[in-house]
Amino acid sequence: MSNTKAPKSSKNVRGTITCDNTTIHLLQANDFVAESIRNQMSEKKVLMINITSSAGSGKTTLMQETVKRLNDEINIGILVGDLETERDADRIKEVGGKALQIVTGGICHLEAQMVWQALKSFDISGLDVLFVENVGNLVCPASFDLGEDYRVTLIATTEGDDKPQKYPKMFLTSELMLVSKADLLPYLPFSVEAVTNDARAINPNIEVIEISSVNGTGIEAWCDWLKAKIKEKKSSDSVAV
Ligand SMILES: Nc1nc2c(ncn2[C@@H]2O[C@H](COP(=O)(O)OP(=O)(O)OP(=O)(O)O)[C@@H](O)[C@H]2O)c(=O)[nH]1
Ligand SMILES: [Mg+2]
Repeated sequence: MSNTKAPKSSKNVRGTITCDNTTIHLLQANDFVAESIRNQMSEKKVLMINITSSAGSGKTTLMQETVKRLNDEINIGILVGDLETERDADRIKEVGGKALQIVTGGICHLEAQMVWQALKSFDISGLDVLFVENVGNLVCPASFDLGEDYRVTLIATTEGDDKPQKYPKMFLTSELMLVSKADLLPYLPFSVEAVTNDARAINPNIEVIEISSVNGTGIEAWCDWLKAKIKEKKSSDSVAV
């Protein structure tokens, strides 16, 4: 098991059935596969980041910006989940990124098994970071551990600053909240302070960075965060189970 991060399967945020004083965890099969992915990443010292948000918050655009800025410096791989089409993977490849699309065929989130199967066709050797862009959905992806080290959630300024407490599980299980489309702040009734307070009321430790893929706000801070986590991962001990 990797010693860099505890799995996100804390009892209070996962599906359970309690029967005759026995609690049954409903996502044990997913978590078993997620742990196997976590071990694989740990052995190869690849940082894995699960990128989540509502549909259209700017995940793929951020992936493109990250590839454009850091592709010469770090080795990036990106798995992209969508219900249909290979458009997002194509967009990432267009800017020189290494990407593979996972088409869920209508399923509204990624499960660990989908990532595990995708990894059979996606060589992670030599990668510094593997991003998994999840299906655009603030609800279902929150419940499924994919074996990631970190979960990063985007909340766009166009979505309203009241979302964290309405969709708490996602913010509870994320280490970083990126307030995206910050270039639109002058035109919208959106308060970064309000959304930060809303998120920290659920998860006091969540980090917050404002970003814009249009005017570049916060992209350097995001890249610095990423590089620091990669460094941490490289220097961590991988502990075989
Ligand atoms: N103004 C502004 N628009 C942005 C920004 N980032 C992305 N967009 C636009 O927002 C729309 C959606 O961006 P995507 O990157 O496709 O969003 P996504 O989260 O990957 O979408 P799904 O994969 O469908 O969930 C596109 O029209 C982008 O050009 C930003 O920082 N500012
Ligand atoms: Mg996308």
